[in-house]
Amino acid sequence: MSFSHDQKLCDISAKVKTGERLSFDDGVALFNTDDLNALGKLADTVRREKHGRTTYFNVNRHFNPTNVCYVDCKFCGFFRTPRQPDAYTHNIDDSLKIAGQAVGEGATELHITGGLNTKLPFSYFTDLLSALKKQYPQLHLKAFTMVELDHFARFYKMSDEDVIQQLMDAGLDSCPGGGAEIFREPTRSMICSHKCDAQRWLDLAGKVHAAGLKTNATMLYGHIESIEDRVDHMVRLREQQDKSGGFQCFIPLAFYPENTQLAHLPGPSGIDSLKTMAVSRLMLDNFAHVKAYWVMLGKRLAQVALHFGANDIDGTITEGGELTESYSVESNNEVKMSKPELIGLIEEAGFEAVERDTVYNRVDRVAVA
Ligand code: V47
Repeated sequence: MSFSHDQKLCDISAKVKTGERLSFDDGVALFNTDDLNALGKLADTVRREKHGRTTYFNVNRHFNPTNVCYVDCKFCGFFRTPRQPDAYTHNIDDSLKIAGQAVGEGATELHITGGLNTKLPFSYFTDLLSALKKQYPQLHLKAFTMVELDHFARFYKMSDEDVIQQLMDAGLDSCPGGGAEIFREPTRSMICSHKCDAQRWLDLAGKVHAAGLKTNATMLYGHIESIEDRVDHMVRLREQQDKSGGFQCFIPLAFYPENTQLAHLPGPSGIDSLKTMAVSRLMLDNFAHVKAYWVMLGKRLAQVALHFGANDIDGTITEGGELTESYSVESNNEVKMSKPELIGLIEEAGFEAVERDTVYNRVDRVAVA
């Protein structure tokens, strides 16, 4: 019996089995197949070769120090102008309280990103990291996307290297993968015209890697982008990874339209999300980890995505005070999952749940009697 009724998929499968790198056209063909089962099986085979039955999760907390932002991305429901009544900026004491709660709940990571707020001095960010690091040295500070680093360099008139070094001196441990959106033009300019361009995002990631820190990479899909835009995005990330090697994890982010300027769009279907996960695993042959981010996929689809190439489900998240960047596909917007529930989801899907820290070391907790 042949692997699939789709001859192109059979040819690509042969390439995958011999370890041959897939081309741009292969990526497009993978998206265009109607043999979802065969595509998923192929991605699952690669995932199991790399990670067996292991599915990683972590105990983390998302913290957005400010929601004030001038960038006005069409897909964003989070940003506020300084005059809006619900605009906020946390001071250091409040930030420490939120971090303290996270530590109390067993978090090993604080994931910090926020708006590009021109009212704040650079010292706000370094003071924030220093205070967090001093009070909670065990907490990994995964902070600031390449878009934020680009803003810091331009707005505070600093070199990229100085920005990265000063943040590292203050306590930065790694960077999250946001701000990548869709690299290809004209789509990028249509959805986020004020953000740095693709090459700048990639160059900054290279500089952070050169400074010795790991970063992640995302792709926002299911809005106005084409299949070719998505494959182009993956190819560019793969090329950057060949050069600088510091990406740990790829996270396809399913667009959630509510409360955004693109609210008239439906967002991606479940089938589209599963295909995107599988193609990510197959195209990004030099990325160790692919994450099914349950906040955007929903818990149920995230479980299925573990069979379509994903080997990580992110963490407990627990937003501190406000909703996680104000979007979640989960009903009642509860952006939080307990550790037993996360483990249950992973095990029910047939995988072994392994708690990790941010840089994928296993976390072994000593049981308290
Ligand atoms: O860059 C914004 C996306 C990103 C919406 O590194 C939206 O481990 C869906 O990058 N619908 C920020 N997505 C979040 C992010 C992230 C999340 C989880 C883990 C990691 C990691 C990184 O969120 C933005 C943008 O691409 N986003 N608005 C929306 N309406």
